[in-house]
Amino acid sequence: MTTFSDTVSGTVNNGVLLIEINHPPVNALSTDVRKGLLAALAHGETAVDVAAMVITGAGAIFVGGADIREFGAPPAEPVLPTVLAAIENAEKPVVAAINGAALGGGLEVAIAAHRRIASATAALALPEVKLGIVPGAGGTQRLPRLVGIPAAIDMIATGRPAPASEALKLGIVDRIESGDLRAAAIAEARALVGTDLRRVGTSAVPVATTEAIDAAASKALARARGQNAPREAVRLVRLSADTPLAEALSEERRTFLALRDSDQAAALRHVFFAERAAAKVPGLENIKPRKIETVGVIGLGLMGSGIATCALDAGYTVIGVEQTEDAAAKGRSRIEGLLDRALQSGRIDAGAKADRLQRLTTSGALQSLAAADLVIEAVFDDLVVKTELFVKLDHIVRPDAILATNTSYLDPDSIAAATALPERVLGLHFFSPASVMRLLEVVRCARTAPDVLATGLALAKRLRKLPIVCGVTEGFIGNRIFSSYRREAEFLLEDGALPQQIDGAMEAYGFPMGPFAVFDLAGLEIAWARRKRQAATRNPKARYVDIADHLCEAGRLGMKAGRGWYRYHDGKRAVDPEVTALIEQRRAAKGLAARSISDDEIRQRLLGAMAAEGAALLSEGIAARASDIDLVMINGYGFPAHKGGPMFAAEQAKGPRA
Ligand code: 3H9
Repeated sequence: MTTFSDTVSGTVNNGVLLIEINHPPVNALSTDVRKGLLAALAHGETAVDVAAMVITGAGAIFVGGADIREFGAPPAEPVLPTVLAAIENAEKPVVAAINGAALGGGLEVAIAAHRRIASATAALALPEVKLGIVPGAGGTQRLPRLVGIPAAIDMIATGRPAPASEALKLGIVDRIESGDLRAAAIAEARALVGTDLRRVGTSAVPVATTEAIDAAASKALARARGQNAPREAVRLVRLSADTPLAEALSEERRTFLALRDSDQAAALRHVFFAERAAAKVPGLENIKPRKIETVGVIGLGLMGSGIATCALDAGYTVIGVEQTEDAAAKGRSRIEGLLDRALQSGRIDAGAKADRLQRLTTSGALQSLAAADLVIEAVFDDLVVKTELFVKLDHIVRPDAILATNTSYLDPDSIAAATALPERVLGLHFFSPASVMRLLEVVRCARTAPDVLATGLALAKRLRKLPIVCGVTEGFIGNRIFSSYRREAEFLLEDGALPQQIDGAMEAYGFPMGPFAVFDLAGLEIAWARRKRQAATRNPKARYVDIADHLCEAGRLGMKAGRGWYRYHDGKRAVDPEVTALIEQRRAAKGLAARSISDDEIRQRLLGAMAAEGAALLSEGIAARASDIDLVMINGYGFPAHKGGPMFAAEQAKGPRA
């Protein structure tokens, strides 16, 4: 074995130098890996016992991309384009043996090689836009030469992965090997010796019509709202049609470096590392989760059926329970409806649907939950109802089974306290629609046992959710911050702004919808009921805006009612002069003079309110890290990921530290 650097080594096998990148956990292309690859290629080109080369990764991943941790510093030599030029221009054949994920710079390594063989489990992507950047080592020029411009735009501007089978169809890989990948790649490399090598960079770009290219671009950019990288990715891929390779590569590199240093990229890197940090919960390092195979779901309404569907997707056996057999049957058809939708969109096939339905039983009797390892209740948010339910469950499930409540606002500690074994109770706060939304607040109650919390996290991971651990407080992390956001938005109304101006300012910032459009979408009645409940205990000296109460009294309960903060026609919102008049009338009733409020002030105040509530949650120990709060707001409330979340944005606004 020859060592080329700390992370790259090679062995000669039948005249083929097998170059292995071994840089756990994901074989990222650190400076040491790049140095090692370059040295290995130089050795392979000159060594007399080497006729061809194979590049592969150790472990389950080929190469996870550039080393994101190095992005904060100027690029160190040798830069990746230099390494890739050495691969592509090698005199001797170079084959990429793609043993697992080939992402970003990893895929760029593979497509610089002369031939690619992938294992059936490989996934290929150029996910750079998700980090606010574009491929920086030829991806935008080589991929279109392999798959054509429309398909390259689709992959690069969205960052979506292509599984090995699709990569084969598209022409990114030449072969899939289900047996011994390394042996197959060595044989391929030998077979290429003395043949004309395919150098992707110098091959022609397949012709595509302008219509096909424009259609791919508008589809890919439809959801890119305010993000620079996807737009730049499209521009660069288009260049491949008629720009000489060297010129296009230097434009790609210039764009990559500029985006790498941008605020959006810094924010998206923060989000990337925040997600990894959130999974690490202090105190749970050596705690083993309990084994969960059967999940019970009580309440099969919109939320419960979504949760049940997620659990079926994740391979669990599911017992769905409703109050009556009739309601249980309705719940079952709701779940079937969700599975049908997945079938129609091609996410699952008929076999997968049948398999899921086989793992589902529904019943009108709580007693059916006796076999459950974990029960999630998703019934009406009422403390008495939920507490009674938990007390009954105590006598039905095994003593080691876990009980989870999906409450949004109630106190799970008081539910737990009513049970015989409060250590086995936790909160699992799903977001609607539960089969779509990634966020899951995992609520650690006062007495939740560590292995119960660990089980909640393991369940979330298997459900492919993003779990964020939080303590008990009204509304947990997300809804508590959202309440502050709502309060400040209503203060702005009294001070002189109108809903459409406030929504416009926040949508320009990157939210898919401003706050008032969101209130209308969610319906105004739940918040109204809460305000009425709280009326008796509210501090009479605290500022209280009653405009929403007047809207509700007038039957303007939001989008479903066709009227709320806006008027709705065919699902489209329109400004309603009646609402403007009401706001003016309520200001006058309080003797408030409206003043002109700038969009900047709106953004500052609303973002400031979120960050201030976030700071309170941190100081109370409800949230463990500021970055957890950012993830909640990004994944549950539409906060633009490319701004990094309210806590990150507040830090950025303070400017660089002295
Ligand atoms: C790029 O390539 C630009 C190019 O065009 C080059 C231009 C010159 N770097 O996710 P996990 C860490 S941009 C550094 O939990 P999994 C991660 O932080 C890059 N570190 O594992 C974590 O560390 P820790 C394009 C990285 O098995 C640990 O690895 N590439 C990198 O669930 C495990 O990560 C991407 O965007 C990295 N590139 O998933 C791919 N990747 O244990 C990003 C991971 O300390 N990565 N780490 O918390 C992924 O999508 C997933 O990590 C992957 C593995 C699928 C690879």
